[in-house]
Amino acid sequence: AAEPKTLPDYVRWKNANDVIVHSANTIETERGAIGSGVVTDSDKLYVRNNLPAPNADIVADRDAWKVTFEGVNGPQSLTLGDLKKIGVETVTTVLQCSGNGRAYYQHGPGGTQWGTGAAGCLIWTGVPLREVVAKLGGVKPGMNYITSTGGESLPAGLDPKTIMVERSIPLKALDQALLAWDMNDEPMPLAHGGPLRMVVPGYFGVNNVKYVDRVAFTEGQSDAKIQASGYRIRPIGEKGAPDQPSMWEMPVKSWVTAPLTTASQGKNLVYGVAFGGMNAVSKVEVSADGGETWKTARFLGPDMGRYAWRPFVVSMDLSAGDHRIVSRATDTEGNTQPPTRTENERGYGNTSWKDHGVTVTVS
Ligand code: MSS
Repeated sequence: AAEPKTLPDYVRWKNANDVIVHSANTIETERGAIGSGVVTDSDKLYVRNNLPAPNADIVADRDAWKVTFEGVNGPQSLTLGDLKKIGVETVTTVLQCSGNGRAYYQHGPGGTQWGTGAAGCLIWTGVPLREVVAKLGGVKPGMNYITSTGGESLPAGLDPKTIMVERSIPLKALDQALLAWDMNDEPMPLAHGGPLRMVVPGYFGVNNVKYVDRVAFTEGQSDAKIQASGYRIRPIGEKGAPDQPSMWEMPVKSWVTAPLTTASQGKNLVYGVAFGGMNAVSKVEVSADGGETWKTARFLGPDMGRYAWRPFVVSMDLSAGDHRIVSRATDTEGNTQPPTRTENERGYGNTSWKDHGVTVTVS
């Protein structure tokens, strides 16, 4: 096996045994490291940065971090210290990269070859964006999007629009969006967006803008490349364009986390995680014969709400030989994980239960 790559400095505190270092800016959680608990430990959570993470200076005086609010009736800059006085809520959500499951596409989409590990379930604490907006006199009439800008300093000599992390989401996400300063009950790590991060429960990872320093209510979507043409479902071979579906709301998904390669004959406990994205997950079925016959799993641990994932377990009787173990989740709206993926150029949004199966050798 290849030597494991060492962890870059800004994530030196992660557990090297639980992660796959694809590059300095893309680190994946090992499939088997998820375990049976609800919350993903910070030291095994995946990292995805489109730009190098900012210097640690930005978390030296967290409460001094400034955010500019635009497109409200009383536009203003507020510090993190000010935001903490406006309101506070805690929400548990699945954070999942749009490209999670890209490794299973067969047309060879470029980008990080994520398996299942560009996802985790985290507890966030911060102020509901709607409370900040109320304080600032409400959203200006005619605004349709919430546009958040990442606070990275951009390399000189390049058109900022081509590299900046600026994402627009529909205004209706104001119902659940949070400006979060804690993750898993600790100050937001720099690698995950500290001092302050936009958290959009139910939405793909890319919309959860880190080091957020500007929140604007806008009529149209950002013209930054990451929004205008990036992170869209486009046919293979086609260029990105604003009329293609943007990676916003997440659909229902699940995968098995154990066993992954081998098992002993007889009764085995099969573990995994399942979530509904925008909706709560209501059911998970597991098959040990590639989807011929299914058995309903039971959920483990506390229900942390609509946007959290639920670990599941089911007892399966396995005979000797190779078994294709797959899981299939259904959300409260009756949406079920499809057997096949939606082919698209960038390999986004894979929820195929076939693709996420594992072949286990039982002896
Ligand atoms: N933010 C910022 N500022 N920057 C960057 O780069 N990225 C994205 C988000 N946010 C970014 C941001 C992505 S893309 C993702 S996934 C996420 O984030 C991740 O997170 P973590 O914490 O894990 O690292 Mo895909 O859809």
